[in-house]
Amino acid sequence: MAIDFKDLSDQELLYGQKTCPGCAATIAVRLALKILGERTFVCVPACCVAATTNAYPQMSFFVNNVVTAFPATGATIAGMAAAAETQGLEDVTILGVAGDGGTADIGLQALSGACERNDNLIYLCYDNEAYMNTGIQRSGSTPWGAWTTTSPAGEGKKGEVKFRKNLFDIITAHRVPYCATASVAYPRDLMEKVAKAKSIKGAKFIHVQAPCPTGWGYPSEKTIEYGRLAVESGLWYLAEYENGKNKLNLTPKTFKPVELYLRGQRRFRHLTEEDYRLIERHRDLEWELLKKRVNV
Ligand SMILES: Cc1ncc(C[n+]2csc(CCOP(=O)(O)OP(=O)(O)O)c2C)c(N)n1
Ligand code: SF4
Ligand SMILES: [Mg+2]
Repeated sequence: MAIDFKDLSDQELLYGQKTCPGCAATIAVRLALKILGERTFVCVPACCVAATTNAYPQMSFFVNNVVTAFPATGATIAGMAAAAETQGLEDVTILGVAGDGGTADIGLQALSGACERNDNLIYLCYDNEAYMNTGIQRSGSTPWGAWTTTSPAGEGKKGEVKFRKNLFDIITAHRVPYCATASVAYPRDLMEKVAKAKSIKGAKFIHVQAPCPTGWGYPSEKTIEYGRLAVESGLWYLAEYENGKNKLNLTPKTFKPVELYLRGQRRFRHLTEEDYRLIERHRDLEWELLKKRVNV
């Protein structure tokens, strides 16, 4: 859904948070709130966003915000959506904002329930690819080869040994009205997807890759650069699912070598040429599967 940036409000609805410099998680939420506006009710579970926006009395959300338990985002926003409906509030948006751990792992069943019931809400997962708030532990969304404190590297260890779950596939399998992937490095695309989600009734899911300088180990000013490289090297993709159909929003003609994305990050510094090629082979298989499901 095209948006005219001239029409966007100057009002900021998220600022003053205590995130690390270069944190993409709150960039994603700030951009989403630019589109959704003041009549948004947010719910955040335990995660970096909750920890850095609720340092009382310096609260950073300038919309209503509920902090819920780590597994409970899907259930809490389902309740909020039911309350809004009961009160006849038709101009509000219920927004869940959760990390990859709170979405792909412990929060998956509550999210699945909300999707199955088609509750009227938007769930935004910002994916920094590990449990960052508690000191960088692996999640179901941590990529193969990444070092975390629970997927160590060195002495014959390669970091994370499994390929990540595909959340886009998991949620589209619920046949929700709208599901998308996005990246903070493509802000127009991200905001247009939020605008589209706002215009649709039912359960909407947006999965945003959110580079994390602290957990990934790169200089904080390179967040957008890494977000772009992830897409350009084919290790992240921009896609939508709507009315039962998948669509790719950007298909690189040729992928950049994955080492351009991987080499500068501390979490991947133990990887070898052989590992880069393995990651590329897996990427190519994933894209083959993706293109079969998508009109390219
Ligand atoms: C039931 C439960 N288990 C564990 C925790 C501790 N905990 C809080 S946040 C968190 C990790 C969150 O990871 P993610 O959802 O990826 O968000 P991020 O910290 O990366 O922003 C954990 C393990 C908790 N609060 N509740
Ligand atoms: S650890 Fe990462 S996700 Fe968490 S506040 Fe810092 S940069 Fe953001
Ligand atoms: Mg995380």
